[in-house]
Amino acid sequence: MNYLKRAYLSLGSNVGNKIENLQNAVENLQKNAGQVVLFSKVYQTPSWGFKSDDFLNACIAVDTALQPQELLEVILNTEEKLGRIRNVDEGYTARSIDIDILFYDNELINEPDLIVPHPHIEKRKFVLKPLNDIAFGYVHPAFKKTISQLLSECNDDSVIKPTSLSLKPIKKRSFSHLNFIAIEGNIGAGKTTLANKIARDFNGKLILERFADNPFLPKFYADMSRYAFPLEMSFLADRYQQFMEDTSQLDLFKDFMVSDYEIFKSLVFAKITLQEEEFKLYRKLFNLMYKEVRKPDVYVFLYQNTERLLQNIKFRNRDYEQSIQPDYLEAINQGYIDFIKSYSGLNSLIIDISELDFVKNQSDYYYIIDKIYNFYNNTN
Ligand code: PH2
Ligand code: MG
Ligand code: MG
Repeated sequence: MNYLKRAYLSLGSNVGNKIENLQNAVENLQKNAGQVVLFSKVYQTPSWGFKSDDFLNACIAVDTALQPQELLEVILNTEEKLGRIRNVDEGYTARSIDIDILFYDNELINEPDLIVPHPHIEKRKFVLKPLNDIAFGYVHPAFKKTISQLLSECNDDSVIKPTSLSLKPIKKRSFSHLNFIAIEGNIGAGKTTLANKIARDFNGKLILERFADNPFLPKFYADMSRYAFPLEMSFLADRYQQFMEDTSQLDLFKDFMVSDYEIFKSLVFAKITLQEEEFKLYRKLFNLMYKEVRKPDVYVFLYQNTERLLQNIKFRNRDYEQSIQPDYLEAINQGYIDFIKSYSGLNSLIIDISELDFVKNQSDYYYIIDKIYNFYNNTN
């Protein structure tokens, strides 16, 4: 799933504690815009285009879910928070911090307050030199030249001096003390999206439910009572086989596993969709299988309200899901809650995400990350 866009930013400061200003900018951006994934060296550069103190300049890459205008807003807030005072006169002035969007993915943007790619990149060594550290092969989407080409063709004769200073990523939480996090939730709660993000940001092995080709699912949504039993049986058989395979060993290069489902969901759904006698038979088989499967260290249940579930289902637009009714979602939700309550020893953690948007808001995402992290530390 690729909802993240990579933005390249230029950072500059020539007033106050310059390196601290740059580092604070990184931390603010990381909190509010997205993961900072690449850092250039920090360079000392003569002020370009006006007479003032030398600058410290650097470039970073941020993987962000924000749209360009939203990113710009975060940048302006960050500059303001870090004491940037903008004057209304023409021309450049000394500044505690300046953050410019150089590139946003490969987009060309031309709006009154935002031009991307940044219009002066090719003229400025204080941009090209640090940018070359992290993006030498990136092709300027308007000029169709790589950064290293632009740097070698640049006429700016400023002397750009590397320093021994460096920008540091904020220390990331590590989940390496956990072996297995399962993310659960209703249809459309955002399980897959969250599991993807966690795996990517914390070096986890991603385990996704693969059901796209379950032949009974479209039939089931068209005629539930007729197809419930074969549907639940085929889900169970598939999940059991996949789950056993996927969770049996940890990839050597990964620190933990994170899944977007847990085998117990079979029982939650079956309880709702099957007739009583069918369910009893089903549960017998389930219990035999359940003994064998790996149990998560944290069973995260994402609680989302029905209204937003329906919105998400509509938005992701899978044909066969469009007829799902609110009371079905409510029944599933209740099924999960009952199951979680009745099953001690599950290490369950319910997170109410009905007021959150962990895709758009980095701070909502970290709220969830902290809950998972602290849950484990408190219970073990
Ligand atoms: N930024 C400017 C103008 N001049 N010169 C240097 N060395 N570094 C900068 O970041 C810089 C500049 C306008 O934003
Ligand atoms: Mg600038
Ligand atoms: Mg600027």
